[in-house]
Amino acid sequence: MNLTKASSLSWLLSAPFLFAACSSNNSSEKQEEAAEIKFLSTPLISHMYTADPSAHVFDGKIYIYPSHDVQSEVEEDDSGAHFNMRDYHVFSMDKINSTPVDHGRALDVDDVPWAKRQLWAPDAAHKDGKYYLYFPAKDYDNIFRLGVAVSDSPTGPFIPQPEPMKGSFSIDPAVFQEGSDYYIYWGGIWGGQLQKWRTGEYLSTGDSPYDDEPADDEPAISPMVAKLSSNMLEFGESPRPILIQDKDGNPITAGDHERRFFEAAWVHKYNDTYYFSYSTGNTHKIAYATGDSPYGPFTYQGVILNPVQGWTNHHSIVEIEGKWYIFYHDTELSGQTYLRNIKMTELTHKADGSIETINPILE
Ligand code: FUB
Repeated sequence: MNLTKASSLSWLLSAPFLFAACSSNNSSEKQEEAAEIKFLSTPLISHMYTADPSAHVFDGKIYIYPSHDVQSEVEEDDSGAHFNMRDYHVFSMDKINSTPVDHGRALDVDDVPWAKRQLWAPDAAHKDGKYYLYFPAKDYDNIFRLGVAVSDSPTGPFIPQPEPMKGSFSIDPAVFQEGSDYYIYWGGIWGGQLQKWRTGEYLSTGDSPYDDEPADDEPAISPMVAKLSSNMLEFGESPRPILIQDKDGNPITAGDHERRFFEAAWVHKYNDTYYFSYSTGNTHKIAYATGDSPYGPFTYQGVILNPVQGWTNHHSIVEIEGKWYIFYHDTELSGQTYLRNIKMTELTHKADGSIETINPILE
């Protein structure tokens, strides 16, 4: 743990259930704490650990593309190496309250020639009868890249492309479709390495995930966007950084940990407005910003989801039969920050376009 970061986050240490990595609690104490917590929603899946749920409706059916969390031998560290996931399962639901069906292993890291480890948060898209799974993984140089795998079925199995997407880097791809245009958003700082690409080249100045961040009063590191190529396998244009600004048009700064982008980009459109939502990482919120174009700029608006149990917060937002839902995760089943379980709840857009803040833990 980086002590500078730890001391700046001292409030978190008084809430040990939020930051298992820093807690001295043993596992049974964690479970007792979890038992006392009243959660807004129940886990959707309990036979395995799942996280980072990207939900979509394809041909009238709900599909969820989550990470598959596992216990591994890798020691916990600041870069998240212990989030050492090796495969993906796809889940489907006939209706919003039906039990998700597990369609089995859809992609395994051993089948991806360029990928060594850490299959982190994926997303999927559908075009012309084919389904595309977008995923981050570390390559053999320990650099996160984005990969694509293709299937004739929304549930896979997916056949990976032999190489990562050209020019790709960092984590957490998310695809937003508007008509025949598909936009891919991505990026994550610290363990997600986005800050290491701030000059356009990978900066290998040190091993710490906190190296290479801008100074606190400089603009925060931007998430990225690019339109996908017509075959869905590559960027169809040069990737662009996304500006997240405050209501006066000033960029959110790197030191503004309550509002700056950390990871988990997602875009949805509601009433002609584009909503860019994301995790604030070490302040554990899902925040959102709105704009008039899928490229931004996006103006910070507020918090969609308050901190969940567990360090990470990651979500997707989807319209299902005229209602909006947020899919997210916490650690209710395990009490361990890297063994998560996915959940969902309804999300409300208010008459003025703002989103009602959700408390995943009941008072
Ligand atoms: O699941 C691994 C990583 O944790 C994801 O890529 C991040 O968004 C965070 O949820």
